[in-house]
Amino acid sequence: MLRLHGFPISNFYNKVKLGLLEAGIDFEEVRTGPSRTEESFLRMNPMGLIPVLEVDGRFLFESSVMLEYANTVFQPTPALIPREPFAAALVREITAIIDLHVDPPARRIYDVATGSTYSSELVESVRHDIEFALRGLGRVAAFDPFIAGEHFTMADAAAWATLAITDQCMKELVGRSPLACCRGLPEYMTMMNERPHVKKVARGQMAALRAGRMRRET
Ligand SMILES: N[C@@H](CCC(=O)N[C@@H](CS)C(=O)NCC(=O)O)C(=O)O
Repeated sequence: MLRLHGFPISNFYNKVKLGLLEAGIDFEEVRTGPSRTEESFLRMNPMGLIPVLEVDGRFLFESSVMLEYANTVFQPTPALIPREPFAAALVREITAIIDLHVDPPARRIYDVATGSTYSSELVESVRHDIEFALRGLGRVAAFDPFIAGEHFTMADAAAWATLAITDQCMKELVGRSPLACCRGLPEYMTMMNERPHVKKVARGQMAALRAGRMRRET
């Protein structure tokens, strides 16, 4: 049995959770907070971050590594990463756009969801960087109907997990969605939001966000 350590506020935790659910791979969730100082946590993830995937007492870090591992070992159909090399490369490229170009700017404002406030200069700079990354995404994404083609892949898990929270935070801060600057993306997110496993992950995230907001208000 796989054990996914982390917390459902985290987009990277939700990326792995959604990928495993969609691939039909059994796992249990273990509520664990990140720590850069606790030796017991650093033994699981030397970078002090969540998520962590526990496999028979061994620990994997980095969300894409976890889904690559699950895909190799469990060989789900459809695959989280297709066999054909260019199709696999596209899944990894889209995952990289999301994880390396959308998440870093968006991460600066995620805490608006639990009540933080930011300067207008910071919000404007974040908006600019997110929209640039999303226009880049629009140049390669298939939306046919999934982000890399015909089947759900790791790229969809990465995209939904980061874009849902990014969209929510930017709407709260600037009153409009950044998704519109990537043609096909708003419709894709609507389609994804109807999927039962996406609904399940979203419910877990909403509950964790509500709890976070309540903690800050008390
Ligand atoms: N590249 C990592 C990123 C993981 C990450 O950034 N995790 C965040 C939560 S979404 C975290 O643990 N942050 C705690 C911290 O920065 O101290 C992955 O893909 O797993």
